[in-house]
Amino acid sequence: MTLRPSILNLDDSLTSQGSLIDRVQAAGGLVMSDGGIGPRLRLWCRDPILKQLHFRLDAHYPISKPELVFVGSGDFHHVTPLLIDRALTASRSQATTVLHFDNHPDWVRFSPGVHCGSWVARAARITRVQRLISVGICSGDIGRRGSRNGDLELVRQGRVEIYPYRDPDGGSVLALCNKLWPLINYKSDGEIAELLMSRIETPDVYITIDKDVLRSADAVTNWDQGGLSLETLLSVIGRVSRTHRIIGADVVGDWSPIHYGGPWWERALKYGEAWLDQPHDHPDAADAIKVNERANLKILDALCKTLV
Ligand SMILES: [Mn+2]
Repeated sequence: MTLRPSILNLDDSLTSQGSLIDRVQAAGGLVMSDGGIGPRLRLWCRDPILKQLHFRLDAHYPISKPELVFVGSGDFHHVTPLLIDRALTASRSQATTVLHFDNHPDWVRFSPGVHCGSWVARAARITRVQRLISVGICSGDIGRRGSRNGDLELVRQGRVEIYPYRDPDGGSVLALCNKLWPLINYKSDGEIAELLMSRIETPDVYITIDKDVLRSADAVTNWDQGGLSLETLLSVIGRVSRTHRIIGADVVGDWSPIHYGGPWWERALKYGEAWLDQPHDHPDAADAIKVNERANLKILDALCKTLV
């Protein structure tokens, strides 16, 4: 099974990656336009905005083949549930595992609407999603203090499993919901792959990658980053795709300058929140494009092999 690469342009972070655009178009993939709602969608949005995007994609870009969608900044990770929905429809999968690479658990409770830090609750509760496995987290959101803000019911019910990169409280395992979760920074690439393979119980897998899971040499993002190397990420997804049907994938975590849309109070709330939660340093834009395009091309190579 191979995926067709495509681009969902929400913030112009990908349109300046010329080689990526060339590869997408050479593979028959699409550059999907958002109709201008990207800034409104950024960080969080109400459901009607997300539905508008879903209708637009289905109307203008109906899915005919499993897709690898490059989405732009991690501030848009909440589009993943709708991409999973499209992938389930296109593949007619009955049960799939979502393999989620991220520096954050994206499991906060948020209402009304959906947040780039809350989408996991939706994805893990999709009927045909059997389990969501989050890999590579370092952020304090999973620590003793931070995890109180999470929707831990997901973990207790076994819908979400967590394999952190390291324990933010400095332990040698992560203690969460009466379970001990092993850390992956102590493991070889092969051991990480085998651990994840032992937790994937469906033949079908959907992969979502937030490049903030990667160390700073391998990605430049709008968020605090983890410690995983691109090499390890590629080795693990390569291993999984050898034995499982990948029904779809998406990639976020391309740095872009923040620009919000919508009414003034919504923009004010978002600027305030971003100021509190996101790093303040402004990376060099040309450098960000170079580093991120390299990672995107390698992910594309790993998931979009030539058709056999
Ligand atoms: Mn994320």
